[in-house]
Amino acid sequence: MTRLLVNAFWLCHTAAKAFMSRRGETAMPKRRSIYKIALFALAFALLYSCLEAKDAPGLRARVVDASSSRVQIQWSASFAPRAISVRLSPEPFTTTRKPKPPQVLYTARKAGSMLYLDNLAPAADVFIRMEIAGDDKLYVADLHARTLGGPRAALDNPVREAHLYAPDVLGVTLANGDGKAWEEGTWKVRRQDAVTPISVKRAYRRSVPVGAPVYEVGWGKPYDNARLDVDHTIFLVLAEPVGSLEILYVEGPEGVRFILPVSDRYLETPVIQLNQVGYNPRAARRYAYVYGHLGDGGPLDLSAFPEEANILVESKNPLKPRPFAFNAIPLQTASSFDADAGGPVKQIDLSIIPPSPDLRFRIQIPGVGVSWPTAVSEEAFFRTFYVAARGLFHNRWGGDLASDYTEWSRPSDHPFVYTGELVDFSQKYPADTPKVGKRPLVGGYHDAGDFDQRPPHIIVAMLLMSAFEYEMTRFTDGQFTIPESGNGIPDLLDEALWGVAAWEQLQEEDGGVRLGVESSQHPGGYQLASDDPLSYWTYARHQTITAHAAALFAQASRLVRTYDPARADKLLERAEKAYAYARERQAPSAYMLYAAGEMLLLTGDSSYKNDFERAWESMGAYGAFNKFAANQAGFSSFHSALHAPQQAFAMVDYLMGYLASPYASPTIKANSRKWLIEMAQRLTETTFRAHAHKNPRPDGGHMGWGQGATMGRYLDVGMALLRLGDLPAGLRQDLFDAMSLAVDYMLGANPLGMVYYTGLGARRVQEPLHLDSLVFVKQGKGPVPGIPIFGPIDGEMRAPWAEATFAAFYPRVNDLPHALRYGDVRTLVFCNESTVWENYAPNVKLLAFMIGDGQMPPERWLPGQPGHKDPLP
Ligand SMILES: [Ca+2]
Repeated sequence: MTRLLVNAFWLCHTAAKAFMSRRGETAMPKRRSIYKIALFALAFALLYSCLEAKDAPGLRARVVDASSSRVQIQWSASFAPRAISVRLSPEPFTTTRKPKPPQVLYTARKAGSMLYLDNLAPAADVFIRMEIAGDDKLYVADLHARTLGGPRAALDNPVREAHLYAPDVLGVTLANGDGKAWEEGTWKVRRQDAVTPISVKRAYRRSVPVGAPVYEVGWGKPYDNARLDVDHTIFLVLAEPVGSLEILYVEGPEGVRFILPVSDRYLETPVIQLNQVGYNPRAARRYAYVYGHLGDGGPLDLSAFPEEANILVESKNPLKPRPFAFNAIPLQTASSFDADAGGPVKQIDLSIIPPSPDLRFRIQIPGVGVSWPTAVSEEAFFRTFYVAARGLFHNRWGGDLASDYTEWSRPSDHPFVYTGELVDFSQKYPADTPKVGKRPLVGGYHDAGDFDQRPPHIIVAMLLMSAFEYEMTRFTDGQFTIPESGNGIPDLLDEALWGVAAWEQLQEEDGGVRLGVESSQHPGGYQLASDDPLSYWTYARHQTITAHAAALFAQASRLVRTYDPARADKLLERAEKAYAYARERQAPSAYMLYAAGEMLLLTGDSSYKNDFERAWESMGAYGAFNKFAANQAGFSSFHSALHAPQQAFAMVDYLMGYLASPYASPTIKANSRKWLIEMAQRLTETTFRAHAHKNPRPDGGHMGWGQGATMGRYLDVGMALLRLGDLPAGLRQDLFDAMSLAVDYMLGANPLGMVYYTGLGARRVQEPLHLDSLVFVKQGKGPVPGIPIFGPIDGEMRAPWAEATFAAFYPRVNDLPHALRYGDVRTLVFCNESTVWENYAPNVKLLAFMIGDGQMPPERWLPGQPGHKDPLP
């Protein structure tokens, strides 16, 4: 309670400051004081909303169960009850809202001490008032229930959820069945008196596959990629608006029938897209977006939409009304036609919300509904970083996922590998490859849904160390709840060292480092990594990866020295040997930049300066910028460099060691800074203006393989500049805002309204193509949290295993707007897999650049605690 009081006053204070500064000195004094009064009223409203509900003495009633259509109430009375009446309302009975919300008498089914309320809509807040006469008095109990619903909820009937998409558009989502029949059948909607009809002018439909549940756990066990769960959303365009408060009686084909309490302060609407976990409070640019797509009805017309939105505060006690935090925020036009969304998009400026620890907000559009909950706080933002960083931990090769660290627990996997000499790492090994040179391997990460380790994985530790170097005080020991928590080393550095460890074990006596490990095939079934029966062999050593490894060893040696000098010494020795091996075999100049730069920074030896500058000049007039992967290097860059060194791209992190060295050439430093600033300015321009749902993906750029959902990769030059420091304040804040908007986009502020991660947010990925996860899904735990996925694609792709899934879309994928071409199904490899180096690590780096100083996970997030599995902060 005290904490809440502090929060409330903090909220008022900072909001008042924000408000005053926005209006400058010309603000009317009278208006200021009105605003202050409003803010203090908010503080009291918050307190009020937290008071505990009390039973009326003599009557005790509790909601003991809620399914998708039924609420079960257990009650007892200390008197002889006579008449019992039950009323339903879409809002708390204690609301002071005018006009008052409707209340309908409901004939509950009685059985002993139980009352059953049937035929309710799924995913709905229902407020219930029980009144029982007895002892010459009327006893009253108020109750709140939330029916089950939404993605993957267990359903009593085909209805999964119902929401307003506009004042006059009701969307009803039905699980499975015949989409066309749902769309073409008869739908009836009646108002609270159960008589007055609202006529349905027409119906539209969007059908989306939402799961391929038929697979057994175990090697070689059967699965069926053609048996799918499909959600059909039928959009009923009504002859008149429903209104802000209503109780609807809805009937549809196949006996569908439900009662939907409608309150625009409770019923959620997917037309508001926002960060579903938590906005970064230090970002000056924060938005929610308004956009909808009605399938074969095309984009939602926003021309007659309400012009203003409000912000509500979630009540800790659901029986108390949700107070308003801010009113009348205009819906601005973000785009009258956005190419990704295929329609008009509006935006709502949320920058007025001050940092508000412990509070959850919802955006409200009058007559339509509320958004999923959000927050604006350091802790909520840190939750995303914590879960995403632990996504790497969950994907460690040889990782011990003991129950002390995760409730997605399993034994450690793949303790050893064999030695092979294949060079082309796009190939797998023949099954009869001799099992020779058995060696331990504990380190590195599983590639994706499967387990091999590929050369580009080497950038994982680089990206983590780059973030660690930005501002080391942000990162603490114990921050990730991993086996190394408590060892005195910041956990981010521990995670990087786990990545480095694989390459240490893949280094041979001559200094050469092997390209990774691979098996003879993809895993043949759905099983935990610890049950994978396949054998794995190392690839051959090669100068490309050896140059990278030299750099990693040098960087890690420098960073770990304060904590563990012995390991630092060992890493230095490895770095020197790897460096000599790579240099002698003329590793690509792009990679030698990284190796020579880190060696120079570590040792100060001028031979490394000469090597760096020779490599720089050999790349052309602009040095590394002649062959520069501003958005991080791709697979083909690593692959073609095996035989054509000039095909290797440089990443910005390759340059950072050199640029930090006091011996760096002033010209190279000045030019690098100049070119990076130019690129960063384009990056912020793109982020702020290229798309209605703001994000850094280049205008018109591809979306495949994570390019439409993994945002970390686009911000590399911005993060490099932040590391270089000494930036104009405006550019520094712009870069931070671009990073924050990118995170918002990944966390639900995108046209699909989807969080492109497992384990985070209200609408999140549930069926990633990730083998551990697919086992845990069968165990009812849901997927491993912290897995980013590839996201939307450019169009349908040919693959036998995905054919049925593509066929289940209506409209077909290629007829949908670009940003909606996505399905949360394991068979859509192109949407729902991801790799540790293209998706996980770039995002962890991005988030690491944005967290506050020295944050630690609160107790409730730890394994065994209630918040551990909660997708909300
Ligand atoms: Ca640690």
